Amino acid sequence: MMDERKITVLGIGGSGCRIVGILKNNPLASPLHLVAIDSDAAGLESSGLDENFRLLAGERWRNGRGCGGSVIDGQRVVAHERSRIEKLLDGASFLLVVGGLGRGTASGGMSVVLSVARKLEIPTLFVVTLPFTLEGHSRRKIAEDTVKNELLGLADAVICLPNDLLFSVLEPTTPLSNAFKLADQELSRTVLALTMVLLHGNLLAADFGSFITLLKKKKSFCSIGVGVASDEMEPEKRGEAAMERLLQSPLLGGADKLGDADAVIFTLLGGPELSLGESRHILELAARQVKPDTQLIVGAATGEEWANQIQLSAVTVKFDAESEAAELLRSSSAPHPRRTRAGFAGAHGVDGDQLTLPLEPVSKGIMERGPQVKWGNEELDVPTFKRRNITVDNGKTGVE
Ligand SMILES: Nc1nc2c(ncn2[C@@H]2O[C@H](COP(=O)(O)OP(=O)(O)OP(=O)(O)O)[C@@H](O)[C@H]2O)c(=O)[nH]1
Ligand SMILES: [Mg+2]
Repeated sequence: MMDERKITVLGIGGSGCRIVGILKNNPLASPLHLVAIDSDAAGLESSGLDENFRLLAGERWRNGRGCGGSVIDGQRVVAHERSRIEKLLDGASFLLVVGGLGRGTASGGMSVVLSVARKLEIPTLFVVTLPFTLEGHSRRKIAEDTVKNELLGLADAVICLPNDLLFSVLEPTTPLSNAFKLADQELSRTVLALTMVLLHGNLLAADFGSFITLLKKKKSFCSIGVGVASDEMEPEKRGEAAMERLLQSPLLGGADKLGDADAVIFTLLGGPELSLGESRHILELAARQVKPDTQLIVGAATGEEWANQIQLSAVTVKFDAESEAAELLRSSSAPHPRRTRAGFAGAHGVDGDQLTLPLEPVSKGIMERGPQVKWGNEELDVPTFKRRNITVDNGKTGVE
């Protein structure tokens, strides 16, 4: 079922390395080319990969001890390894980057990986988790900034999975480490399904073009569900069984997530015995879970490796309402080739009063006690706009 294309899956940071480690132990993932990057030697070890396929970033600065949650250090250490990253990605025809956002190495390093991939012209998909709310505001901010400023619109596609979804199905008493293990399991299965079907959908090819258009620019929140069933129990019922398990997946966030999604990507993997008829039946079953106007992308692949079992996966996509509204506003406002004051005010429906920035009287700071610097009658330690009584246009309507 494989063709000559090389699909590289790169795990970055502690969480990314663990997910790659799970894939490494899964014989079904053997067609994938797995690589890992971390600034933490122990994290890298959990990928289980050989020296040639892993990269300890910034060893000289961090001594293999990770970035301790510093996103700036993460970016610095990974940026230092550009040429080694190029070698890791060499020959890839498709790249999937997986990792947890919110701390240092993955959050800082993903933009570097992306820029190397772009230089090598490799189509790239990011599958990232957003931190639990209980991890605190600063981690969430790091994660959101990374998605918004470094990945969206630049990567071919970004799938963001909020870890909080785990709470909807797990008992509150579940230890965090167990929750992470479950998330890793689901993530690794979804990564497998996406790579297999997007590139080798021999039964029903997923439309990669629509997939990219869907996930490229708009901020969205995704969730994933995976259901595995074998035909040992009741061969003709395995579709229903897989669907049922999918609905209970820990990172799906409940059946409502399917019913409420703007778009869903369904993928089905199965053994050679999976017929076109059965796969249609299963995918129809899946499609019934979504609204009629939900955009659906479906794909199915078969391979010897999956003999007598099927795996149905769903990636649900919900566009961020705020960013959609902002986009609409942008596209509906009239273009103004030169932003003259009149043109600007007209476009925003404001005429008349000029708006002012809420500037406070400025202190001279450390110059306060120093000798006065004068030019004619003007005291140069006082900002020009103050000396000349200039009102500054803040360029916005309404109250700040
Ligand atoms: N799925 C999963 N997510 C994890 C796990 N550990 C941490 N996370 C999440 O991933 C985020 C990033 O954590 P790590 O991957 O450990 O961070 P890192 O990229 O190695 O960064 P540094 O350790 O600061 O160098 C965290 O904020 C958590 O939300 C894990 O075992 N599995
Ligand atoms: Mg780490």
